[in-house]
Amino acid sequence: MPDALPARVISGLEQGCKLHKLWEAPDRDAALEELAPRIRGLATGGGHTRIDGSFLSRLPRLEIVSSYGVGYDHIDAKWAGAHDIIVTNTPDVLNEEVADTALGLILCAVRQLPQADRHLREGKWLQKPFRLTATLRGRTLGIVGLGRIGKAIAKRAETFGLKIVYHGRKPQADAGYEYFASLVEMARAVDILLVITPGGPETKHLINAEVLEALGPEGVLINVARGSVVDEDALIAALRERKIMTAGLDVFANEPRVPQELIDMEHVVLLPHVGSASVHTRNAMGQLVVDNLLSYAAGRGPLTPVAETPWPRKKSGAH
Ligand code: NAP
Ligand code: 8YV
Repeated sequence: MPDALPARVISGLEQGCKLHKLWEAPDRDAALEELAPRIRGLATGGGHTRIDGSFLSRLPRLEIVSSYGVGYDHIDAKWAGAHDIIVTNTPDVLNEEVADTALGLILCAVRQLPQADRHLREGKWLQKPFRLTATLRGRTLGIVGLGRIGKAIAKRAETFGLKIVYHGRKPQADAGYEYFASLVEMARAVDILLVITPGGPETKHLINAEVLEALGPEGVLINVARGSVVDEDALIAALRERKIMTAGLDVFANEPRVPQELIDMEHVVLLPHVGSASVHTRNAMGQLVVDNLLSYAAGRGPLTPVAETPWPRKKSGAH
């Protein structure tokens, strides 16, 4: 385990494996080198270690990487697949939690609920009522990435009376919502643009100055995906120049560091990457990290392998 994971993951793995806690080693590099010939599995996620080719190539007997979280952009899964190393993530068990958070962010950003809370706490209600806000009535929500979580968000948003449209790399025959092949055209057509794609190089800066310009001065950007999907400089400029109305952000380009310009903006809502962060859901994610490793170790295969490392294996690689 390169970085500390929740206690239940540690205790779960200690039941079935010999667990090495790399973050406790006084010299990580030396410890990794000494352990490398014996390491067959990695438990990762939530830390700062990038599981790229140069890290993975130091572990010649590695067979499986079990990652905490559904997004695995900190892992080079293509490299792993090419070297017969399985990567697993924690899909589905967090869909409802992240969708709840996304709806919370929409409500907070549009109805300015955190700002209203501050108004009360600062004693300003005694002087005047809180200002009137924008509304969700008659609005259209554009979802960028109608996957597992995107669909759970859409289901909730429908009950709020929002019209739903979506963008992805391809239309989904059974989605039941209008599809936009062009992200810019969708941004122009919606009031709220919500991003819930994977991170990584393929989606880097998908939300750029042109998309924000198209979203327009009444537009709201919600990002619960990864900070890398939004060009943060372009977003800060669009917010500063009121090219969009507001943003609700759970993720940032350089977490946990958040640009001071965003922190100083009264009209945006910022969360410290808490999309899945309830005790219930983090326990379910942690259990799946353990179950993937223990199932594989018992010869029953991984439970939730990612697309780049299908199971059973398709072909033998170089590893
Ligand atoms: P998923 O089921 O794989 O859905 C991802 C969606 O993104 C798919 O609909 C896919 O549609 C679309 N997509 C992929 N690449 C795209 C591209 N280049 N351009 C446009 N659309 C693209 O994944 P999920 O389980 O819903 O999770 C989505 C992501 O949410 C995770 O990878 C993670 O980064 C993020 N997340 C954040 C939190 C948080 O705490 N804030 C929590 C959980 C997850 P097409 O294949 O049709 O393009
Ligand atoms: C977690 C997430 O906060 O699942 C994901 O992709 O972003 C979140 O659920 C994170 O992965 C755990 O560190």
